[in-house]
Amino acid sequence: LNTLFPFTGKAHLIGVTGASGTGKSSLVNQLARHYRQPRQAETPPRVAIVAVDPTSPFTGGAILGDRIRMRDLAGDPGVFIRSMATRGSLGGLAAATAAVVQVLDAAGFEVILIETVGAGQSEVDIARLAHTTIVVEAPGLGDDIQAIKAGILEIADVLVVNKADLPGVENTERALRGSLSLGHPLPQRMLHHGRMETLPGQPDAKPDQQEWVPPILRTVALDGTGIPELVDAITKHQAYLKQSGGWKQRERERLQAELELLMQRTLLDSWRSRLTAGVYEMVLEQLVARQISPYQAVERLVSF
Ligand SMILES: Nc1nc2c(ncn2[C@@H]2O[C@H](COP(=O)(O)OP(=O)(O)OP(=O)(O)O)[C@@H](O)[C@H]2O)c(=O)[nH]1
Ligand SMILES: [Mg+2]
Repeated sequence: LNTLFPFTGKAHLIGVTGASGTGKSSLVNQLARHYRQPRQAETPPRVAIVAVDPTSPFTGGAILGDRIRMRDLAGDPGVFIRSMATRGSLGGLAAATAAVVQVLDAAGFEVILIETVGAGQSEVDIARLAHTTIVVEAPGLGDDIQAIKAGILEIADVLVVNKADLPGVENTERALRGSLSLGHPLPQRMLHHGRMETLPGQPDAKPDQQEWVPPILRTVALDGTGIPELVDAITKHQAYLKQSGGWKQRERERLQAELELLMQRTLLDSWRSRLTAGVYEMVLEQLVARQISPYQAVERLVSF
């Protein structure tokens, strides 16, 4: 990874997240196929797919299913598919996924699709890897609003209502639009003032520089309906990020987050290795007996 690192930073990392069964793998399959279509003049980008499954650490059942759903990509040397499972440790999954993505980036895959089940913090962490995050919903998954987790909506750059061939699409779309207007109050602000506000202290903020408002798109991953429009939205988001400076900012935030995580781990490990045997247990006992508070416990432990 150290040797590869200088060669990373070129790929467009696209996260695809959403509740289980919304059709993420089918969508990723369709996206990859679309990217790989031969176009005039330009060679199609090489596409890597990283399917992360934090929910089934042992069976790998979903991964087998993905293999089947992505079968029509097999044989295309410009597509690489890698599945990852937790194998027990949730915390390490984000780091392991980041490492795999780095390898693929360095290997020259221009488009890297990262599929995760949107359920918890670990998945949000993985989604943070991406430049562009697609949140996938589908009609009929219980109560609409409840299916849309606030944390997940916050990270969405593009919203997709997949399975648009099923009844209830309008409801899902309406629920999404409702939640979205809570998170992006900018249009209202524009109405009130009649023009876009330029935030003070941002000299280079141009009045015409609009905030990105996630589009809501309908797709049918089964037959590819809406896929060209989705790819178009992804491309527009990439252009927006590059032009607004958001691309560099995301890179920076991502690398900083990785650095922080590594620092925490490294410091903790080296501290543990220097700790005299039995000290930790002793302090823990004092804490449990309420002789000292957690803060005092920490004070004692770091002073050893
Ligand atoms: N009717 C309909 N079914 C779809 C559509 N897209 C996917 N499906 C079906 O929905 C099921 C789940 O699709 P997947 O692509 O595996 O969904 P997923 O979100 O990757 O699922 P997990 O990885 O298990 O979370 C499969 O049986 C698909 O055939 C669609 O647009 N319309
Ligand atoms: Mg899947």
